[in-house]
Amino acid sequence: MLFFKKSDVEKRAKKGDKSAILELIRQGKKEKAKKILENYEHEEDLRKVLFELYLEEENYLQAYRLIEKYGKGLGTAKERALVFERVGRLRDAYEEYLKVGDFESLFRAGQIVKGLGDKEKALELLERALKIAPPSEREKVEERILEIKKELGLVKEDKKESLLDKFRKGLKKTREAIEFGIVFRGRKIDDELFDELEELFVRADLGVKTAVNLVEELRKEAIRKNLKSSEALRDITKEKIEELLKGCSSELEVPQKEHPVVLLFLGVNGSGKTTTIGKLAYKFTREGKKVILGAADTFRAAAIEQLEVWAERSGADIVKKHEGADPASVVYETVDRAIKEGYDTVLIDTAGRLHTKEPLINELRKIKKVVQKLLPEEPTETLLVLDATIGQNAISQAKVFKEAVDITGIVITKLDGTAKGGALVPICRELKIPIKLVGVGESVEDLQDFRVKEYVEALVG
Ligand SMILES: Nc1nc2c(ncn2[C@@H]2O[C@H](COP(=O)(O)OP(=O)(O)OP(=O)(O)O)[C@@H](O)[C@H]2O)c(=O)[nH]1
Ligand SMILES: [Mg+2]
Repeated sequence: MLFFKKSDVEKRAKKGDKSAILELIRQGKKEKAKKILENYEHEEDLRKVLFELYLEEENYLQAYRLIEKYGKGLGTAKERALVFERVGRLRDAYEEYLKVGDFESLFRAGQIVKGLGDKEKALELLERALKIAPPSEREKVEERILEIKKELGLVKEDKKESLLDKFRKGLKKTREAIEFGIVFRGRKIDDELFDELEELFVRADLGVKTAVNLVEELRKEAIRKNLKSSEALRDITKEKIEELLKGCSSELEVPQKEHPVVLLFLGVNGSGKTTTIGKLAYKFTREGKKVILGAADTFRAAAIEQLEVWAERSGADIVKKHEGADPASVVYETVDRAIKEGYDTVLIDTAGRLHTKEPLINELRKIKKVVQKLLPEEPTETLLVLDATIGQNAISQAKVFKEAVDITGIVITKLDGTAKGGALVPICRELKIPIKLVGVGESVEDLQDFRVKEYVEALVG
């Protein structure tokens, strides 16, 4: 019975019955379906099915043949672009990609037109692509943009290198303390070297447990790979520390939304909240965002003034009240104004008096509640600011804040002022919250995204 049914489908398909052909495809008999469709490609409906089949099997030449013969009514612009690109019709591919206009298409169009020699156009397209790039793709696009700018003579300095240099400078004290440069240079691999490494890891505040485990792993690897020189050990050390920091970094999330995006900053006194907010406000206003700051740290008049200075410097606006005012009411006013006046980004400074733990927790919860009363989806980011100079002690500090509200990311400040730069490893591993930003100095440009590879390179490389 079933057999008859099947052959019946084939019979109907052979006569050009679309639903029977689709049934054949569903049954997995694509070759058969394709052969039949090729006899009916003059029929628009069936031609479209054939086109999809060609795409599916990545037979771009045949797909291109159909477009050539029957015109551009086939597939989506993105599919046609892909076909054109694959068969080397780059101009056509470029034009189709331009019609689509999503991130991937702009990026491809940029790449193609660069290949065709029009670098200015490529730069324009990649810059447009960058504006709508998903976070995971940004770095790739930035690299291409930089390449083109260099080729066009628009930049001399290598931006990536200079970022790493800055990171290196930031980690200078830690680097000096761990003296990897000396330890890894021309040494024999022996117990003495491993003991020294362990001591240096501890000194950099990597934590005793982590230091011991790390050295144990290095020892094993050295035996397994039969390493002879200490230089080879350097690369493995980098790999191992990178592994330890897996999942420890993530991008700061500031998407464009229908309503203002709220970023809440927490941290004890002096950790660097206000400075970080100032640096970010500067960055966001440079990106063309309309930014407002909320001075919800009403504990000291000086704290409010300091935020005002940053608002002025960055061109952001500010909502403030008198010293001692209710922080939650400042937050309410800030968010309310942000909504009514169409601000893109709201940065909220809070007070972090840790010796009054219960009131602190209650106050932070109240602040969050007030934000959510006006914007239920916010805050997009709740960032805990930690001072790197206190090393691993930051962990116990962080736990108090974690108790109060969910923290989405950590900002480590003053990495430039400490020999304990290794503490980032236990901080992230213990708290299981990604590090999103690092402060490497007091000026506006001294705030960087946290990238594990750069950090490890600056630390050990
Ligand atoms: N070297 C260096 N100093 C920093 C960095 N970030 C902040 N600072 C300095 O650290 C000090 C404290 O920073 P604030 O931003 O005032 O800290 P806060 O958390 O707002 O402190 P309170 O308002 O007192 O709660 C200031 O002197 C800043 O200039 C950094 O990345 N590197
Ligand atoms: Mg402050």
